[in-house]
Amino acid sequence: MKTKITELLNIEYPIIQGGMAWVAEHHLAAAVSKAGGLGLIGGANAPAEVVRDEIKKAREITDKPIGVNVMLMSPHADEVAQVVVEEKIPIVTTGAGDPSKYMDLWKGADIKVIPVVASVALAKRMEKYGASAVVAEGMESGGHIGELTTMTLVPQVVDAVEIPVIAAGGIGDGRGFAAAMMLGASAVQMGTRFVAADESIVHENYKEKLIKARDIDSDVTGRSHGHPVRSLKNKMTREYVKLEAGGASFEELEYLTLGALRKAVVDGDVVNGTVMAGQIAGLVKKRQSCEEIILEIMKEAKELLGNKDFI
Ligand code: TUI
Repeated sequence: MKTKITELLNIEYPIIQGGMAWVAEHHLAAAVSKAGGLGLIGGANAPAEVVRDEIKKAREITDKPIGVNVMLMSPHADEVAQVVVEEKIPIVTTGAGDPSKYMDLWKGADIKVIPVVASVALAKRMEKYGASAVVAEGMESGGHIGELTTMTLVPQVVDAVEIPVIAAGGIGDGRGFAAAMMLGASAVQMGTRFVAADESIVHENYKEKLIKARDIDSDVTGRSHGHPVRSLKNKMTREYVKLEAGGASFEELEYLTLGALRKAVVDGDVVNGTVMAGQIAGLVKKRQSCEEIILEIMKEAKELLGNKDFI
């Protein structure tokens, strides 16, 4: 299937793996790119040299292009922004903010910049600053989210910009993929489905919790201080929700979530840790390789869409 994004990024399938903090490291990114999608290394809060090391390790696994997601709330964002230039990364996505201040640097280095946006306004601003495409991410997603759903955000962004739009949030199979294309998207970005992939290094407890999750098992914490985060319900989210309802301060709440993603991903503490996942978690039932996931989704999507191109 050819789309504006397969042409722009020179990839076989219009499927991009989300740049998930702690999860999107070199094994996952390399496996997705090797299978014909676009794998991303998630910069998250990691120091720049850690990101550089991850890029090098991914390149030992595959020659296919690999992108980097720069998480803009990171204290190391400025240094990571330089590392992607030094390492000649061809594609950069950004999350959790407005990347305007890095656009000249990246465009000057011939990097294709694809900001993740949660509103039409930011999509338009990014187009003006020279973005090659945008990811329109709905609040069905795991992790840090905006306000709008994918169903409402994607078509409004598609109408507002000329550059290609990648849909994200709540997409986990060929039906979701096909629906996104019908909304005018040129590709999808998926996170949650790839968390359960064989090549994903998340702790077995995390995968188990994700595979057991039902439709209603995620919750959003942090709305009260302007940084909403979706994760699977557990002891931590229940305590957080209770404190938040009682008007707890940012500091009190932060105490609950400091290092909590690492706790879940690396240590497998899915009781006190943050088990980030999207609302589509209830649909993720199988353990498969990244290649199996991508081929299955493309097969389902082609049955629904026919052998159409989206150029
Ligand atoms: O960035 C994400 N998802 C993330 S980042 C992350 S690490 C983290 N952990 C704990 C707390 C906070 C972050 C985990 N998941 N997705 C992309 C995304 N960007 N979603 C929403 C946005 C967004 C929201 C508002 C982007 C820009 C924005 O406004 C910027 C502006 O200035 O207009």
